[in-house]
Amino acid sequence: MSQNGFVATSDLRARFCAAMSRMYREEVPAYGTLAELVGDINAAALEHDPALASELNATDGVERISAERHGAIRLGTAEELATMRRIFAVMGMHPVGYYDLTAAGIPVHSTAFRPLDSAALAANPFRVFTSLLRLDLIDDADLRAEVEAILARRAIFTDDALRLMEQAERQGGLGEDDAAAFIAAVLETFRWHPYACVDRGTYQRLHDAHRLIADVVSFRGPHINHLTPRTLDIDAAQAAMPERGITSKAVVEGPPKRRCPILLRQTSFKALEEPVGFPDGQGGFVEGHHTARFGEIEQRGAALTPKGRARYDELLAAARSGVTPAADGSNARAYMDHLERTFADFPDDHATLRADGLAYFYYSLTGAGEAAAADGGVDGGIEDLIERNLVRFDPIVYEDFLPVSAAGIFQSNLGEGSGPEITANANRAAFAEALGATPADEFALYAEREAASIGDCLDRLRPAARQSRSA
Ligand code: OOG
Ligand code: NI
Repeated sequence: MSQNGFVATSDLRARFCAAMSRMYREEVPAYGTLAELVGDINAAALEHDPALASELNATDGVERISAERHGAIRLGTAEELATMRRIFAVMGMHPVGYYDLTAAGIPVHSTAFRPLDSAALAANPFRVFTSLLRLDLIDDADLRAEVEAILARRAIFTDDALRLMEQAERQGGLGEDDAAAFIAAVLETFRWHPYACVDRGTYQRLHDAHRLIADVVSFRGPHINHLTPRTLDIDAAQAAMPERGITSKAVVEGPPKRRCPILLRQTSFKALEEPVGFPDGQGGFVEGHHTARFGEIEQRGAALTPKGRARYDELLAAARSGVTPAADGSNARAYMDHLERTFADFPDDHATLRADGLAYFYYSLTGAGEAAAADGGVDGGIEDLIERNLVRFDPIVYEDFLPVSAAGIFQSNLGEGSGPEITANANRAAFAEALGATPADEFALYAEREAASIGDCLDRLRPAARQSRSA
């Protein structure tokens, strides 16, 4: 409980994330199996790697990991996106980054709603990758008009969700009872609908235009399509998936396995073919099926600076032009080996990543630093304090997504031949206008957190400097 009797936004977010996890576990039992597998792998990883446990304790805290999830939804209209932004804001989740997926043949652009500052991230880092369908990329004018009409008829938020959102905005928060009602109401937007809101013929036409269009337009709401736990060892998790009856994607997306993990590595199991009832126009339903929901796990590593990220993008492009991972997984081993060789050039120890300005770090006092601070403090700059073992640095965890990886995840779920080639460009301005806000710049957020941690170390170790500054 924060001031004014309002539930803290981070508590709201944590409760919402837990409620979503319970719902998805019921809807997609394989998700529960995957979450258990990740729990087991993480416990083993922490036991075998005390340095990892120490690094996590110095930065995010080990506890955040077992509750950590990201999900994804796909929206149809600007109004839906703008309202989603206001609802997530009540839970302390704000848009960060812009992802253009048209280059990969997927007619959406996206952002990630997530907490921004270190304290909120440590409390619960729940994030939702949120895509907006680009109607401007539907070439057939009649179909585009039909899609607009169908989307205009639906209301994806319950009245209670909208009322409580406005109340939270007005009051600056929600009390205990309202918070519980808000979470239950917002959950409805993410629920799976086994009945479509269009007939089977319409579904088929949407599907023929692009499978993703059918997924966004045919239902009453934007069902959550996956919920991803964070693993500390994705290779071990990938290897153990078949033992638990899960068939994973052949290739892990993102950078290769490294001693010092960077950015984000992800793997998934293919979307399930699920029964759906299509209205027959006479009050009944005809049965068909739809493929949308899947499972995914991820391992997170260091956030890279613009310089590090440019290097990553370059190496990934080089690796993929050498060996392009085939959709059927037939060259998976060759691709993974080639990827590893290509990334051999990228420094793989924290000291070099820091010295070369490739990654962001979080600075904190060591045990000796704490003792020195309690003892009246010392003088010196940050490098000097590191040298004297009074300050340590640990990588800041990457909290965002990767467009090439996201495209790979989309594609493996949409299947081959999922749609025509798209010739389009990113349209940041149109996305920001639909969202009603400009997404935050991820690099600026990491840089701020790094600078704040340095400031904090200096303040605590150099009380004399602090006094003269505040005088
Ligand atoms: C989103 C796919 C992207 C990720 O982890 O990169 C994603 C979607 O399929 O809607 O979730
Ligand atoms: Ni995902």
